[in-house]
Amino acid sequence: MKRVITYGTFDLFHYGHLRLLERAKAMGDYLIVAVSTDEFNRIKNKHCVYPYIERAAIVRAIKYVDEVIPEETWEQKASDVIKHGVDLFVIGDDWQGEFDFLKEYCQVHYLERTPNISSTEIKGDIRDGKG
Ligand code: C2G
Repeated sequence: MKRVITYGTFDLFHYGHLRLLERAKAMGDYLIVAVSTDEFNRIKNKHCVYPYIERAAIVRAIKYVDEVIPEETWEQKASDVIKHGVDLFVIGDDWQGEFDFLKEYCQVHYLERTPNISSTEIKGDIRDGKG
C-alpha cells in the first residue's frame, strides 16, 4: 500500500485544495494530510478565517483523505515520513524545490497549483462584494 503525505493550511477550503488532494490520493492508496495548527500559522505569518479544529474537520471529511494529523513545525516532515511509513511526499508547485531534502526519506512530487484561486483571493472578492 503506497502511503502519501501532504501539508497545508486549507483555510476557506476551495477547488484548488480539492484538486490537490484528489491528485495526491490518485498517486497512492492512503493519503495523510498534515493540517497547519493555528499556532504554526502564526509562525507562517498566515492569518486564517477558520480555526484548526474546523479546517481539520473539513479536510477529514474529504473522500480522498484517509488521515489528518496536525502540522506544528517546519521540522516535523522527515520524522512524519518515517513515523507514518510514507512513500511519497506531495505538495503544490508553489513550493517547488523547497522540500527536496525529503528525497532522502521518500519520493517527492510537486503538483501544478490550480490557477486563479486562493484563500487570499476569496477573502478579497468577498471584501470587494464580488460574486
Ligand atoms: N494549492 C493548489 N492550488 C491553489 C491553492 C493551493 O494546488 N490554487 C495547494 C498548495 O500548493 C498546497 C495545498 O493546496 O499544496 C494547501 O495550500 P495552503 O493551504 O495554501 O497551504 P500552505 O500555506 O502552502 O502550507 O509545510 C507546508 C505548508 O504547511 C504548506
